[in-house]
Parts: sequence; structure tokens; C-alpha cells
Amino acid sequence: MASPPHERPLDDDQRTGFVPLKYTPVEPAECLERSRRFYDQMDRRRSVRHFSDRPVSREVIENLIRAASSAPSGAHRQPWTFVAISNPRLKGEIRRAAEEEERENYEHRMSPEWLEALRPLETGWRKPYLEIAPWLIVILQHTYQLLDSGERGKNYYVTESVGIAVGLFITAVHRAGLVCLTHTPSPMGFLAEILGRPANEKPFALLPVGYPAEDCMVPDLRRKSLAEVAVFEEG
Ligand code: IYR
Repeated sequence: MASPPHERPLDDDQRTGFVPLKYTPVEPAECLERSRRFYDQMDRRRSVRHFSDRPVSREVIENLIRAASSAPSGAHRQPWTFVAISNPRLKGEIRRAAEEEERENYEHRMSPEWLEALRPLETGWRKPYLEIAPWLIVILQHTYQLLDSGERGKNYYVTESVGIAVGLFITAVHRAGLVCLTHTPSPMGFLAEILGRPANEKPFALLPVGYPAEDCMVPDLRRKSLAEVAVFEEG
């Protein structure tokens, strides 16, 4: 009888081998302290729509993308591309295209219920931050792999994987002392077109990144309490 797939010996080109985990032990008290400190820091993260035009070096952006790309992904395919844009002409082109779609959204496509849900955020179709922020990061998901043979290879849990990578990116931005906005102009097809991306890459989100404007204001939101978001089943 043939062995199940996971018990079949690997071909040499499939073998990655195993290495010891690089793990630094941590005592429970230190673990608690670190978890507290990290939460305190993350609780200060806010989505920002008022950016300074103060530059951010390419090296910083490279490190943020490296951190994001450490995300776990289905079958370790890392099915994402981060396009980092500081070119003013491209930023202008993206702003114009995003505003065109967003104007249509706000004036025709969004339901009254949706507009009402957004009212406290005081958003609108105008997106000046797309030109003011020093960097725009476009994240694209690889809906399938383009193999060297030109054939399509399947990717797994693509949306989940890319969502996690964007979460790590947002965390890295905050840890670096910068701010960003998770922006999803809809539909986003124009981004793949403007950036000339291959057919297997589908835009996932557009994140302006930079320093906040000096007079930056954010909506006075409250976050759900632990009891509202967590359920513990212990014992
Ligand atoms: N994409 C639009 C609308 C928008 C939608 C949601 I859901 C938000 O949380 C915020 C905005 C915009 O960027 O204005």
C-alpha cells in the first residue's frame, strides 16, 4: 500500500532541512512585564490622516518591509509584494485615481448605513495625505504563483497571510515612531495598473507612512474592553 503523502520521503529539491529554534528563554515575571509594556505601547497606535511631509529614509522603509515579510504564511509562500513609493509624480497619479473612485463611493456607491457608520471619523473623498506623506506603501496579494514555466501554481490562505503581514507592518511602523493609515480605496484595480504589476498580483491595501502633522488630530475613539473581545475557557 502507498504511504500517505506526508510520510513519503522528500525529493532533494523539496528538502529544506531543520535547524534549532533561536529562542531566548524568559522568566514568567519578565514575560508578564514585557506583555504589559507592549500592550501599553500598542494601545497608543492610531490611524492617522494628517501627515507631515518630513522625509523618512528608504532604509527605515526597508526594515519595516523586512519585519512585515517575517509574517507566517500558507505553505510559507509569502504571497505578497510591498511597493514603496516616494516618487511625487506617482503619488500624484495615485491620489487622483483614488479620489476619483472615492468620490464615486461617497456620492453614489456607499449605503446610507455605511456613510452613517463613517460619520464620526469625518472622512471624505478628498485624500491629500496621499501626496503629503513621504511614502505610500501598496501591498499586493499573490492570488497565485507565476511559475518559471509560465504556469500558475496554487497559493494557500492568501488573504489571511497578507492580512497578517500588513498587521506586522503596521506594528513595525508604530514601533519605529512613525504613523500610517490603512487605506483601501475601492475598487483598487487602478493601483496594479499604475504600478504595472503582473497579473497574479491583486492590490490589498494602500498605506501612507510618515510622521504625523504637528497639529494632528484623531477621532476620540474608545477600544472594546478585554471582556468585550475575549472569552476564556479555563480549568
Ligand atoms: N475607503 C473610504 C471609506 C472608508 C471606509 C471605511 I470601512 C473606513 O473605516 C474608513 C473609510 C475612505 O478611505 O475614505
